[in-house]
Amino acid sequence: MSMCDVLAAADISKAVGAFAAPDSFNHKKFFELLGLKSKSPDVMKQVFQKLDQDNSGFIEEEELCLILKGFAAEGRTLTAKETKDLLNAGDKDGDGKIGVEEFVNLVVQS
Ligand SMILES: [Ca+2]
Ligand SMILES: [Ca+2]
Repeated sequence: MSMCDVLAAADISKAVGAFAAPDSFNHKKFFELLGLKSKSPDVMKQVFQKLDQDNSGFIEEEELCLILKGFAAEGRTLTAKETKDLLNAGDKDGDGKIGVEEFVNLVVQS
């Protein structure tokens, strides 16, 4: 599956383009611009599976920093600070990675 199957291509390029500058990433705004917030949990889970590139069932830090690239090839890699902030925002059980329920909560609550 591609992100364009579940999200509008125009929304993806708008959302990825909005955070082109280093250290400008804001996950609340990102999920809103993507149009992901208004989607069903099933769609959020599909997006999660796409971001979980090694299919481990978790988005680890090294996958988290590639979140923009996961949506669009031209997206940049997140900085170490952005990756940490995003991990801290989503990692409720403190295991250092984002599980599917944590991801859905992150999107819904943002
Ligand atoms: Ca993974
Ligand atoms: Ca976790």
